[in-house]
Amino acid sequence: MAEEHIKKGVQILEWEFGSKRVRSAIEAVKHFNIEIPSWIFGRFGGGRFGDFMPPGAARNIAEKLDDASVVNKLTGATASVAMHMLWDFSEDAMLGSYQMAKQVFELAGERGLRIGSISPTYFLKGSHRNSLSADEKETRTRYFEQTRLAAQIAQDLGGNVLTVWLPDGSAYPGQIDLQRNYRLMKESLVQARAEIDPHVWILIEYKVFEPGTYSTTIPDWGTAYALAKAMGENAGVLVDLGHHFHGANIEQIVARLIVENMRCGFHFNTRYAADDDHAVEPNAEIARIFYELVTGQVIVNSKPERNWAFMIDQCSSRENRLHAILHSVDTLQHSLARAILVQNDEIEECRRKDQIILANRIVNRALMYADVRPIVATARLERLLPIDPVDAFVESGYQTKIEQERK
Ligand code: PSV
Ligand code: MN
Repeated sequence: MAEEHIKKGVQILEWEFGSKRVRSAIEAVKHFNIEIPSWIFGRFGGGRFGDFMPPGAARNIAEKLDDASVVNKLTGATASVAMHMLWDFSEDAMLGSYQMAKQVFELAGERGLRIGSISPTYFLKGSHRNSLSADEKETRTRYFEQTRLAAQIAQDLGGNVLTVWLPDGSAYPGQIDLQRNYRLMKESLVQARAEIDPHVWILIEYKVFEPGTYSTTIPDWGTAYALAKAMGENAGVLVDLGHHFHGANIEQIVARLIVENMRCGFHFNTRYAADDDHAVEPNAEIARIFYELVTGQVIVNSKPERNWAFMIDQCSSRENRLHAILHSVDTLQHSLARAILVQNDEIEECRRKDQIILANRIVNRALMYADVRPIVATARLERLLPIDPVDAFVESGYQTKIEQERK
C-alpha cells in the first residue's frame, strides 16, 4: 500500500466514521501488544504428515527466540513470548528446571524479548492417566509440584501469569469416576491457588474435547468459571477460540465473563474443524470478539489492571510458521481497528426504535465492510515499522538464511 493510498484511505474512513474514531483506532493499534507462543517456531506438529516440518523450523529455544525477535522487530507488538514448562524448561520432558528457565530468561533479554505467560505442561510423558485429577496421588503430586515451579518462574522471570490447560478426561464410559475426577481436579486447583503467591494470575483454560474423546474434565467455560471462582482471588478463565463446538457464540462467552467482572485471558487462533492450530484469519467472528473486548474496556485500556491477557496460540504443521504468526498479528490489529470504528451511538438509537436490521447494518459497516488497512498502516508508519510485516519478512531473506543454517 503506497503512502498516498494510505492517506486517502484514512480520509475516506474519517468521512464515514468520524476523525475521532479513526484516531482512536490508530492509537489503539499502536499500543496493542500480543503475546506469541514459543512452540510455534519449533519442531511441534507434523501429525499425520509424518515428520514433515516446514523448512527452517527452530531446533532449540535459542532459535525459537531468534525467530520471535524477528516477529517483534517487524510488528513492534510481540516482545512477550509464552513458554511451556516441559517444551522450553526441561531436559527430559518430565521435570521442569528453574535453571533452564533462567537461561531462557537471559537468551530472551539479549534479543529484546521477555518470558510471558507460563504453561505448566500436564501432557507428554506419564500423563496418560490424567494429571491434577489423576486417581494416583503420586501423579497428582508430580503435576502439583510442576505447577508450583511454573508459578515461581512466572513470578521471578516471567509475566506473573500461569496459563493452565489440563488434558484430563477419558476415552470410554466407566474408565474414570466422573464425580471423583472433577472433585480431585477442583481440590488440586484450589490448593494450588492457596499455595501460589497471590500476585501470580492463574488462568484456567477449557477445551471441548482432546485428548479425551468421551469426557473432558474442564470442557467448557462454565466449568472453568466455577473452578476459577472456587480458587478465589486472581484466577480467571482462559478462552481459546479453537476449543469450542462449531457454532458456539464465543463473543457471547466473552461478554458474559466481562459482566461477571472476571479478569480473563484469550488464546487466539482460527478453528475450522477441530482443535486450535490455524493462524488467525480475518473474519467476522474475530471482529465481533474484538468488539466485545473493546466495548467491555478489557483491551488497550490505559489502566493495565483492567486488561485481559491476550496471546496467540497456534501451531500448524503445513504452513511457514513465520508467515503464519505475522499473519495472525496482522489480523488481530485489523480486527481491533474494526471494533473501534463501530458507531455505538447510532446502534443504541436503532435499539431504542427496535430497528433490528438497521442495528445489524451499522455494526457490520465497521466490522465487515470498512477497509481498515489504512488505519493499521498509519499506526505502523507512525511507529517507523514496515507497512506490511509479512511482505517485509519475505523481502528480508531471513527464511533463506534459516533454511540453510537449520538443515
Ligand atoms: C491445548 O490445545 C492448548 O490450547 C493449550 O493452550 C496448550 O497449552 C497449547 O494448546 C499447546 O498444546
Ligand atoms: Mn490454548
